[in-house]
Amino acid sequence: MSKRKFFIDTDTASDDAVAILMALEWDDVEVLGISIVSGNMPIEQGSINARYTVELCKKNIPVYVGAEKPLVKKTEHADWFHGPDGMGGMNYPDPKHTESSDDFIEVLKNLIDENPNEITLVTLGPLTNIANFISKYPDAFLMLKNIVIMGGASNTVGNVTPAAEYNIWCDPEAADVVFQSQHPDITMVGWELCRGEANLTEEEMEHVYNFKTEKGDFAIDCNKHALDSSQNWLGDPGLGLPDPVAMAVALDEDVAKRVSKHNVKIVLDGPSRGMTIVDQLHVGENEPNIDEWWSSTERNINVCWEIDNKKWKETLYKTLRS
Ligand SMILES: [Ca+2]
Repeated sequence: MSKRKFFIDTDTASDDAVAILMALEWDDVEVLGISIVSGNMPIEQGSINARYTVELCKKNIPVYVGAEKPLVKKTEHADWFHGPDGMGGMNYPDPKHTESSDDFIEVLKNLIDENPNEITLVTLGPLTNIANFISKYPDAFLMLKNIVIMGGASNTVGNVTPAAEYNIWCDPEAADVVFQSQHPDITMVGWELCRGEANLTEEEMEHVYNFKTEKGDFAIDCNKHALDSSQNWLGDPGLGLPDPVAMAVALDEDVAKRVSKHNVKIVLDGPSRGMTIVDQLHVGENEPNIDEWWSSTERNINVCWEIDNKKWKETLYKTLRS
């Protein structure tokens, strides 16, 4: 059986690392490459964290470095959330797996040419790299099989501003390019889907430690700082893992329970800058909006509204048990 082909774009900190691990350990998936973007971490640290994760999984997947800053906005990182190294301050040793010096944009273009309509792109960070790819190769982008984006918040609170989720807030202009790319199969997995019952509880983290595997220990240890941040700052009950939830949606079609297609716009200015406005009721399509902001109401994004929390956690555990 031929494996499904994935390419991952990431600003690798602790939850990205777990998401990467899940893809690397998933039986019917082959990860073709990993590109690093500025976000949670500066690209140098993101690259170290991604390569450490690849090495932990005993794989030899190429890691490429992309954009070191957003298209317009000034650079912001999230070491305050994930710890100074992005990995919970665990100070893992430097990986031996070296970074590829190839331009990931050219690499991805060639991969798409060789595998038209076969590659799933999963994005776990700000969308700067992907916007740069679209600017150079808009037609090749349309030849991706599908895109799964961890980002945004579907008609709910943001986690950086009252309106905006971190990945979109970091580079709203880039997100706008991607959301308007005309690709017919883009799925948005908002940060709210990792909250509440999707959090890993203390018992569930203990369950993972009880696997007594290197990967299980790693998945929880590197997220310790994120756990404190989640609880103290966001008031969530346990550990929220946005990137692994998005990866679970990409890996197992049964994880997403409710998905529907909507017009989604990125707010580019004002206090809602970085917000994802989802036309949940398709009211933008009504006649009074003609010639107003909502006259362009193409249903451009598959919005994931609800996941099966039991299935998402089982998807995670499956990759950590051995
Ligand atoms: Ca991330």
